[in-house]
Amino acid sequence: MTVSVPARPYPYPLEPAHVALVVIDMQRDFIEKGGFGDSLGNDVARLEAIVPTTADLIGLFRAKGWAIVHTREAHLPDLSDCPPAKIRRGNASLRIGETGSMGRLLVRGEPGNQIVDALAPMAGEIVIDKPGKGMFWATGLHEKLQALGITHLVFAGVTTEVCVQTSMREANDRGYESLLIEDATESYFPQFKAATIEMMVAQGGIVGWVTPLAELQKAVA
Ligand code: TIU
Repeated sequence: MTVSVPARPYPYPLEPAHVALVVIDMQRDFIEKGGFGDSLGNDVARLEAIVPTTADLIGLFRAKGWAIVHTREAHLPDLSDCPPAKIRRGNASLRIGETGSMGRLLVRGEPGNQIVDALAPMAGEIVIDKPGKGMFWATGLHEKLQALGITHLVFAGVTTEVCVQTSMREANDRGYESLLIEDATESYFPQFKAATIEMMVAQGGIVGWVTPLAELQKAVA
């Protein structure tokens, strides 16, 4: 039975039997000092602030028994899945694959590549290592979701305008109905988070829907 969730630009039609939560890249690389986000010159403290809300959102999906996907932006140790252009880009103090205080940046298995403890995946939840910003590129995730009959995606994670937005746009083109939980996503740049939300809900929800966690909690209670 469809649940109507108050949202912008109009109520989101959540399908309990076909919904999955996607938590994008809540890994130490972006959220703690010494990681990739820090190496790019960002204030990482902004991102840590959404951990409690994101934990509550994950708790809601676990309580309902609904599917949960966790992603990590992660490369193979030999960086064979990382385009040289991605390594070259920018003026970072440390580059992808180089060693920082939490191990090699954005490399699978390194301490910095782990999801923060408070949001750690549980057995049975899907964990995706993605070499790109988007969650569908070179991951096989679409096929996994199709096998589970998932048509509706609820999004959280970081950063709003980079990996979350890219993933939500990729999902849109694959026919998913996407809802972003606005207090469970964050950017290093508050103006970019705000602009991303506005562009998603503009034009009748050209990318999808946006709502705070409290609205989702009330609607599915
Ligand atoms: N730099 C930045 O804002 N984000 C990323 O590099 N990756 C993700 O958003 N996960």
